[in-house]
Amino acid sequence: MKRRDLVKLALASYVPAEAIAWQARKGMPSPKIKDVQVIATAPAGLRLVVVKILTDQDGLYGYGCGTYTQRADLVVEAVNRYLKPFLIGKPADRIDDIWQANYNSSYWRNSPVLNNAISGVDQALWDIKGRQAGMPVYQLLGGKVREAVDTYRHASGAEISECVDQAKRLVSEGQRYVRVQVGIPGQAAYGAGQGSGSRGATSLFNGPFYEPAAYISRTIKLFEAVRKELGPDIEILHDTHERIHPTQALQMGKDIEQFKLFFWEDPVSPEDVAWFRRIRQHTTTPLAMGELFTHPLEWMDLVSERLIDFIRVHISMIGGLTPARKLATLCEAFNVRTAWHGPGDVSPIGHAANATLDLTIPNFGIQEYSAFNERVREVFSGVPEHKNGYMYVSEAPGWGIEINETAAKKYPFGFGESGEKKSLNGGWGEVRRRDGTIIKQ
Ligand code: GCO
Ligand code: MG
Repeated sequence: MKRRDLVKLALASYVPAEAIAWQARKGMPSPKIKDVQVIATAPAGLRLVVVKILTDQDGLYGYGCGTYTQRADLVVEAVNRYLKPFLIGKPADRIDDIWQANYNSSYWRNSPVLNNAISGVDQALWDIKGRQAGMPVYQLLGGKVREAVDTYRHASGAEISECVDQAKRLVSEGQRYVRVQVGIPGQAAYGAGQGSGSRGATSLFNGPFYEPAAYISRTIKLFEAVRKELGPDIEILHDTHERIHPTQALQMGKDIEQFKLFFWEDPVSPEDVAWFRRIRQHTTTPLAMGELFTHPLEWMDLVSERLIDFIRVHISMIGGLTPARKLATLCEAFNVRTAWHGPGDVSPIGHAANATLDLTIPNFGIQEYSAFNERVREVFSGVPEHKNGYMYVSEAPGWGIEINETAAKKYPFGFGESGEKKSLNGGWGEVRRRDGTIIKQ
């Protein structure tokens, strides 16, 4: 385009000629969405859902995480049946506009399945934007406010000694933060596999069971051992996973205060968040909540009344990077810190999105990290690296991650890490008390 035409165009659009020149020089007409595909793969036995958006500019595409492992097949359907026909032909460079359009197009909204489908698209558009700009996504968000991302990893065991040994190993590998969980003899615990001893022998329904009171007393013994063996300086975290009654949480909060945890996660379930007003009055133990949240109203009071210290959302469950960065900014105003959910059932794309936010927000708290095994690395290259307790994102444009789709097909849904057939299509079963009462997972 001749300079005089550029000037005319600039005058007409009040955009400096240099900017127009940059666009023209870069040959960057607005990319349109040409295709929306879903990569469904389970390289570590957990179902991962990644959305791939291809644009009408050859070689310009992006990936986004939409992983909801317990209902992964429904997310695949939601993308293929509803978002794909809705999106084809739309501009790929209007991220929040597309997010709002997707969010409102189902009329009823804020469900985990639809939010994950929207997240897959959203994160893919951020990937595309980064590839277009030739920058990692963290640069698009304003650049780093810290050099790397401090992480916590999981130590667990059927016995307290096993958990303590695992914690010691993680500390020797440079971890400054460790989550500790222990089995309960004769019972099925969260986060530590099966307790030692016979299972379910005394339950009325003769199956594995979980008794909250036994979990609480066992966990207090665990904390005593961890503090005795690892000392006061290591940061200890623990996840109750919503499995006790709020009244028990009031007492447990008092009892564990002496162990100075870095945070205590999910003391109650999302349905009981109103109890945080009381829990907050009975303990100085820092509180973390949010991995189960899908609706803004679930966190609004917790954040604005400073009832929690760490927000723990699984960012694809709330719709992706776009809403998560808004949530991080809301939390910053109340000095609530972030601790995004980062288990094995988040894809490496999702982990990169977590770490991208962690690098760019002042109110970062801590990042849950789950190591990628060699199969995950066979499917996903350029994944965030982890050294000496810190996570580092790729410096390549976008997320910096490429997916080997041939390898992804080697690990279809339905099989565990050692190839065993998984039941319930990746869904979870039930957790019952000794008398057979169902309790939350
Ligand atoms: C955590 C979580 C996980 C979830 C799992 C659900 O704190 O990492 O509680 O362990 O249970 O991600 O699929
Ligand atoms: Mg948890």
